[in-house]
Amino acid sequence: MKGCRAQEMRAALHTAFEAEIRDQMRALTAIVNKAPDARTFLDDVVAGLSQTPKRLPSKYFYDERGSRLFDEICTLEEYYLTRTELTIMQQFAEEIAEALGQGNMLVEYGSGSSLKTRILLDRLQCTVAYVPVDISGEHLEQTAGRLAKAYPHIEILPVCADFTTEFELPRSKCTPSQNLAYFPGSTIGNFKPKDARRLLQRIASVCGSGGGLLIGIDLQKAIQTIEAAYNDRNGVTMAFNRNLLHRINRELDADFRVDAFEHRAIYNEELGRVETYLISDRHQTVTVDGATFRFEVGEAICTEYSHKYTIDGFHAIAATAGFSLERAWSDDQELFAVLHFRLPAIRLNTHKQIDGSTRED
Ligand code: AVJ
Repeated sequence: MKGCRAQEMRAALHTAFEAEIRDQMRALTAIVNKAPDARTFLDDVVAGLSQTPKRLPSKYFYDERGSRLFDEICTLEEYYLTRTELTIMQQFAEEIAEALGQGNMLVEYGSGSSLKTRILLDRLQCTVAYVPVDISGEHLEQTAGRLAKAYPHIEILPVCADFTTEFELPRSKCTPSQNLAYFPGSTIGNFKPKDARRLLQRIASVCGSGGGLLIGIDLQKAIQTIEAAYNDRNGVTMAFNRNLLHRINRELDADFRVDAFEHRAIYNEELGRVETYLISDRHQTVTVDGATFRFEVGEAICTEYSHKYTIDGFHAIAATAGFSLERAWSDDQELFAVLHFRLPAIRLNTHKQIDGSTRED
């Protein structure tokens, strides 16, 4: 492939001229910064605490400490999700890379530490650019820097943004054959089905015609396994959950007594989701930037939903955004699944075919 050769040459040039690598490293600091500002954070917190029952958006978990605690969760014995997804990615790496095709612009939603991405970047042919999108600026910068060093032949274009809002896709130097959205980690599970549909529609519009989506989803399973994953014995998930209150105290001039809120995560089988709460252990009032909120004894703030799906159930949701399921990979115990979807390729100048259809194949 022509693009391939060009890229090989570019890779060679990169090694030959270290100055260019330095240029690229410098370019990395020019991260597109569209993370929610303090005002949006305050508005969201006040709106959430004004509701009955009270809510806080889970996307605010990921400040620097929150991102670190989440990385720690991923290593916990009880938290089967990360290692299972990693196993699937490793076991089927070649198959997955082949299914995804070459010349992709790889856009990762919620890139975090981009650990699983390396499996793809190591095997995908002629990847034009890698666009990690993450809400945590510090985390993103570190990750992007490391990846730029490890993959000098791939353009790394980090975007600091809340991917539930519109963000502009950076332009790569080379034109990709298609865009490929990578949405691992069961992050989609944080969204209620209606919001998941809306987000998948956004992703579809970013992917465009013929684009692909590789997504990790956590599967429905025994309730004990699920609840253990969100109530670990070392209390890391509790610290992760409570950290949201520390963050609100620090960034929004609030006075939550963090230790007066207990962590609880329960699996709602009917709705197929884990619901995570912070529960007030006393009658108390909290002020956030001058606004007062009352808590009864045992009153809960819902901080997160983590939806669990069946492959068919998730396929039905993705289909509403135009995606069709190409392949599904799972582990022996069917704890987790990695699904590959594709959008139909629409030709620009559509000729009427003999049978009157306007679609390719
Ligand atoms: C990052 C949303 C996939 O829901 O399992 C882990 C976050 N919360 N433990 C999940 C989380 C508590 C995680 N996701």
